[in-house]
Amino acid sequence: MNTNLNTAQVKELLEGVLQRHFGCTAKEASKEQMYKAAAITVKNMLSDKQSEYKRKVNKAGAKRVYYMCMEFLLGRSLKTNLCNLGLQENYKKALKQLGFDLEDLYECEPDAGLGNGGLGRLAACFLDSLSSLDYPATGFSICYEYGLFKQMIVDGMQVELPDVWLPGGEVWLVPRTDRIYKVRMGGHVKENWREDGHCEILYEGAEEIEAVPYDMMISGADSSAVSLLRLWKARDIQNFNMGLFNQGQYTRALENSNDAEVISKVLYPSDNHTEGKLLRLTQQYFLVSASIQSILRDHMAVYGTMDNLADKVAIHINDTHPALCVPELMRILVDDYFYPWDKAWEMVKKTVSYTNHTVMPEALETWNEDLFRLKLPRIYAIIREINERFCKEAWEAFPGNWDRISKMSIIGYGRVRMANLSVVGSHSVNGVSKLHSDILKKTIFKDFYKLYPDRFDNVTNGIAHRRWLCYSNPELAAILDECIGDAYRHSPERMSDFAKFADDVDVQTRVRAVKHHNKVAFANMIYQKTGQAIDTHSIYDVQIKRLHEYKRQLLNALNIIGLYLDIKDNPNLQMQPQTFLFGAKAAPGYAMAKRIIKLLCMLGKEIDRDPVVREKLRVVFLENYSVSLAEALIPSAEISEQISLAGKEASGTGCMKLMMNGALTIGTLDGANVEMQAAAGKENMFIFGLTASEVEQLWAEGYHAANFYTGNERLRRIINALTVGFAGESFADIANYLLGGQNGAIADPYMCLADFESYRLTHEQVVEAYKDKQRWYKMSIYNIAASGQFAADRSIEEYATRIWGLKKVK
Ligand code: 26Q
Repeated sequence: MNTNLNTAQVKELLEGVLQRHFGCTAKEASKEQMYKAAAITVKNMLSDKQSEYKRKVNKAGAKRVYYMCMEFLLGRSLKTNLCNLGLQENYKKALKQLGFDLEDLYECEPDAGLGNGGLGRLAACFLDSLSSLDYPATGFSICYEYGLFKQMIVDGMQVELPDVWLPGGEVWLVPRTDRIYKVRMGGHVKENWREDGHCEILYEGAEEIEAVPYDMMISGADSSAVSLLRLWKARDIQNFNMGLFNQGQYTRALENSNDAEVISKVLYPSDNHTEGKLLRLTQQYFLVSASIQSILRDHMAVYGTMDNLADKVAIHINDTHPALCVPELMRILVDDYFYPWDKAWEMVKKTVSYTNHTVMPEALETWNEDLFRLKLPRIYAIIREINERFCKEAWEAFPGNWDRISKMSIIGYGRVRMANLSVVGSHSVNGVSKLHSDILKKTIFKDFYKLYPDRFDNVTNGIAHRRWLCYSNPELAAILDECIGDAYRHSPERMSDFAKFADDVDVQTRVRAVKHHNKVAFANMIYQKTGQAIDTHSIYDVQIKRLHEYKRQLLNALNIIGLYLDIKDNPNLQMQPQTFLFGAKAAPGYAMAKRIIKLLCMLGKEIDRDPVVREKLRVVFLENYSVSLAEALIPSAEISEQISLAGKEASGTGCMKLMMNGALTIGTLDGANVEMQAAAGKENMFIFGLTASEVEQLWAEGYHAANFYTGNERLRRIINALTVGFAGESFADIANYLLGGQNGAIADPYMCLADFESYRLTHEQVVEAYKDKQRWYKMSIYNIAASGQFAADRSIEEYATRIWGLKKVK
């Protein structure tokens, strides 16, 4: 497949698609039509390329990885694909000749927001690297009709609106109606022992749902590989009333068909928190069952046997959400292919691997056993069998140790524990940063680590550095190209060469100029969208991530309130102007998170009204934080806030994107920050606060938040100011949350008060360092140079060699 198109050829392609799809010429086409035409031409190229690559992989008999994830937070595709294919310039020229600006067309594309945050974006970055590194890979997820809600802020309150992405997003999807599978749920299971000795499993009264695949092609940067992302849409066959339909009553027939189709309607909007909702379990099994059927069908088509499954297939479960892969694979191998249990079990374990993304108890998935049995009777029976055999094994290892075995059991206290199922059913379990992987072995998986020490591994997360640096910050990438050559685009570890330029005043000046240029561009964008004017000479201090107590946006707010009170005390205070930028969505049912959004907005509002304060201090809450907004904001950021309570953030990936774009980090020793500090050097990061082990110790001793209130006058004034409130609204509830006293809840559960003073002093150091631009940009260059280690290419090489056993196919 030739993707080396010249401008004339691109023009011809575009005109052809416009004519065939919209019956119009370029002159008559709207921007939206031209965007779609461009997307369709790219999709067609990638489809051809994907077919060619698949033939190569089959011919080589190469092993494939299947990445199972309930979320893929892709964002936009047109720009990435054009850049990856090296076609951006020719498309730009061709479109110009046709009267269009490519940058405008980029803006026509809606984000594919099929994810909540870190976990979903990681899956998207990983597919990008898998393609770029020529590994054969398929991602599986759900084709949600509505992705993560759109956030509107009305009077400081978050309002959720449906995310209608498909008109506009559908151009990237290829429906594969020739590859539909049926998924069964509910009903009763009967065993029928046949004369040939096989046990036949009969399903009575089960509901059958069709899973229809919609495929997306994921390009790599000048590579042969194109990964496939297969998204399943639910289609109801049973409830569709053909009788009514035949009588001409279409609408009534349709109304009843919606039953099972709700499965792929909407993404659950919670992050690091589980809700034991039946629909969520249904979504998980729907994804798993359709995907496993698809994997096994394709495997049989190439090899004609299942015997070599574990040599040719790696199935990765991204967190426990697709953990039903384990019993589903067992079900098909045992029930449909009649493998003996033990043999099937060895195959499943060799095939499946698992990444954990959290240690927080409220995020560990468990399901009510009765609900589980009713919905998935056969899968339940298989899990019972897995568990019985596992407990026997554990008993042999730890004889008489009831307590330990009951903790490790997959079923206990009426719940099915998905993390335990995932550990027992896979050959590899990894955390997402060194600290997190260590914590896993010491806490939630301590007993499993004793039993299976070789199963545990660490793969620190990484980001798609081409998307997050080369494509979204081309000016900075151009400096790197000039200083160290462009090899880092394919070998991100080469970014370390940039450290040689840390003392080069000319390079410092250029990095600074690019940063300023990006700050102006971002300010202009926000002004056009919202009418808010940001002072481009203020420091851009950025905290962008889901809103969660453990991420401590509240700690940031407390410090800002302190600065606000300083200026109120002394209106003539000479200080470096600072703009605190926030982007965050709160889970719709998460009351405290929504209150913190309101606090940030009202604080911003009160400051805005005050002409003296607003010259020095601004708080800007950016509505509807998304992948696209991140791409615009990150290149302009100067300070990156990574301030979670130590031990809580498994890795963090926003920290890596900001570092790579030259922002300096103020952060705790949590998640990937620990490794970032080791890579960039202690002197190039602003670390503060309790360490993970100090947090543990303080809990053990007894944490008394109120002592910090009484012992620190500044903190006392800040918390009192919360009670008085901002822009007419009191935040006494938040003051209470910090100090306790509300129906026995633990005061300040994420220790904002314990870390406050250290955070404040570190902020003072940051502002001091900013005065010396030479020092600042030297630090910035060291950070950029050290960030190559946090590219997803590095993570994927580790997964591919240590966990999946993949070989490149070129
Ligand atoms: C589970 C059950 C029911 C409904 C929703 C969920 C659910 C959904 C999403 C639970 C968790 C998530 C997402 C978790 C997540 O994004 N974790 C983040 O993963 C990143 C990638 O590894 C890490 O960098 C972050 O530290 C981690 O918080």
